[in-house]
Amino acid sequence: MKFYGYFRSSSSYRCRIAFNLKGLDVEFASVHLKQGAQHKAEFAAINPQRLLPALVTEEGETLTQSLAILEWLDEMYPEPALLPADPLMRARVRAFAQVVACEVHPLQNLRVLKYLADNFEADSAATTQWLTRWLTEGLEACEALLAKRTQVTAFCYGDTPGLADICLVPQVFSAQRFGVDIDHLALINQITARCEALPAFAAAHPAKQPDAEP
Ligand SMILES: N[C@@H](CCC(=O)N[C@@H](CS)C(=O)NCC(=O)O)C(=O)O
Repeated sequence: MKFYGYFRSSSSYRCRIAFNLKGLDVEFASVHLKQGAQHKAEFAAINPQRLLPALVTEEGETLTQSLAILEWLDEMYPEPALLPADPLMRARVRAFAQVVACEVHPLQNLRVLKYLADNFEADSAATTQWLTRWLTEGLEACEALLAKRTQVTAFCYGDTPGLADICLVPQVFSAQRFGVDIDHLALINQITARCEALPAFAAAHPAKQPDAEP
């Protein structure tokens, strides 16, 4: 399989964690987002949405959207499972993952920040205010969801990491990168620390990627 990603892309980071948890050996192709490589015709032919990540399967099928890739991986390589067996718990895990992937992450995306700067004269202080607003609200919602669990577990929704943890850890990395203070989110910080201590998460960290830059 061939994976198109970028070290700092949090949706790529999600997929890297899943590859590592499932012990998959995946060829990596870096698409330099800061240099605009996602807009080149070569990558647009792979993903017309011009967004990372993209995964080309052994059969030559191209998959996009990290949540779709993660669910496909879980169906093709079921061990270890990223979703619980119980339908109710599966819905809870998917809801948590979607808070991050559908509500929080899109508002911090490079193209959104660039549009704010180019069209609304957002300087770095305004951008920080924007990011702080949306990342804080989203991660506080995640913390509240974790606090509502009927069973307290080591990871978000179980004693092994799954889809919710895979979405959470890159989002916490983004909060740190953008200087958003989330020290008050105790459950998120505890779970993130547990995840980061695992080799599958540690090896997926942006700083460990072949295209990493300071
Ligand atoms: N919902 C998509 C989001 C994809 C996305 O926004 N990717 C970002 C990197 S994390 C990207 O490629 N941004 C390029 C840009 O904004 O120009 C997913 O989960 O895969």
